Amino acid sequence: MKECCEKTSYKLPELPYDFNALEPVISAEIMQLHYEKHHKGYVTNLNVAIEKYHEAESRNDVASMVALQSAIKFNGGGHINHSFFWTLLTSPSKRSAEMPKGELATMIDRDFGSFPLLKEKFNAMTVAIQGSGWGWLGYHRGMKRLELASCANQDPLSTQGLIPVFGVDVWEHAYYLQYKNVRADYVQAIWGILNWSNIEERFAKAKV
Ligand code: MN3
Repeated sequence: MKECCEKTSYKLPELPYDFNALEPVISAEIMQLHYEKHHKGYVTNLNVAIEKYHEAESRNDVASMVALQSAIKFNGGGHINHSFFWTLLTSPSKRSAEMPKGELATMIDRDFGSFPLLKEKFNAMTVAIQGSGWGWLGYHRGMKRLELASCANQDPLSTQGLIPVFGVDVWEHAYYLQYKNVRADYVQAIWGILNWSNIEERFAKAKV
């Protein structure tokens, strides 16, 4: 039987900018709550679930291991998604570009017709997500193409066989304090703070 247990500890990554950096698109109040309460909660609960999982594993208790999987999926997904999300965004005054360039731009044109058409399809899909979830642009390695996908709750995009290029959190905690019920305005505005140099890097790695 395995020795139990190396203490698991996933950590809240450092936010790459100040809470007010994304204003006026996302308020400092939303950022602080989103990062310090929501993301931190996923990290704490992921560590608890993983620890219980290791304990169950050390007892060969497969039933408990299976029962823990939804907590791992939810909190692990929340941790992955938010860690990714923070780096996709940047201060509107520090943006290097307003739209993608290079190979990502070429592939967007090929797979969606144009950047404005991608934006239109992405927004329509993401605004229409029922309840809480995420809208994503992902890369399909097998098909070598970009695809749009929406995920419920905190399911990471890997559950749909895609590698994330960028995504938008449309849980109400991400926008309600500022945009109230008008999710469409939030999704539209967030294009103004996308960090294209980071997204192009993600895309380059996804393709390898
Ligand atoms: Mn969130």
